[in-house]
Amino acid sequence: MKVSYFHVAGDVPDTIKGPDGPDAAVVIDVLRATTTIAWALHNGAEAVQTFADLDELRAEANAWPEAKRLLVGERGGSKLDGFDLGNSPVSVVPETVQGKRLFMSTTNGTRSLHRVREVACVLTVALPNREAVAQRLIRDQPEQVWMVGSGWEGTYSLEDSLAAGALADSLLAAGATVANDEMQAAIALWSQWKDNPEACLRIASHGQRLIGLGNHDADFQRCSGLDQLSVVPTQAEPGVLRAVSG
Ligand code: 3SL
Repeated sequence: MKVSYFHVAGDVPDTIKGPDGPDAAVVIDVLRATTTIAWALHNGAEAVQTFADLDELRAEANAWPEAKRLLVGERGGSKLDGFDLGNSPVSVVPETVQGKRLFMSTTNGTRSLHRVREVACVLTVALPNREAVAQRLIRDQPEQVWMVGSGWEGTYSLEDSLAAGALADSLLAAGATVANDEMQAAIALWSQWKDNPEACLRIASHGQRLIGLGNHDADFQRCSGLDQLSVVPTQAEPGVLRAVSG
């Protein structure tokens, strides 16, 4: 297994669609989309359907039974008007999400999911389900794995690289090899922060943005909790992620 990392959707080469493309893509948005997805599916959501475009989201959601749907999303870190929930892993509790489909759009995370949606195997990872995703990849042994961060509006984000390094750490221990410099740098970042990932999330520019919006202590705790969940969010049809245990 060869593992590469791309910081944001815009860095993903167009060869993604050809024979040199990946066998598996793993999308990362630690703060907070892929953490919210992991917790929502762990807490019993039927599926999370992701959208880059809000009009498309509303049209698809309107075709779904009202009692079985939730609109989830943010722009700039704040809940979207008319939506049921913002993008917080703290709000996707069982009483709210059980049996529901989450129609989700976020500033950056859902763009990365959109970029890789044609890959044969698409997973999402965050720190709480890092080991579960690692074990799935170790079991299935895709030859080329491309991890894709979400960043912020096209720019690098520290916390996504941290999680890429955390996932790679488990994969390398099982014999995987590194295929690009971005992956090497992410592994170095993980080795620097692995004893205190929450501190890394808090100094990251998006962590600082969230702190500027108000108290996000519970979000930071949830987003930095390592290896707590066994759920592996897996694309079942384009844009639709379902829970599969690792
Ligand atoms: O950028 C994203 O996709 C979001 O995860 C950002 S936020 O943490 O919800 O503000």
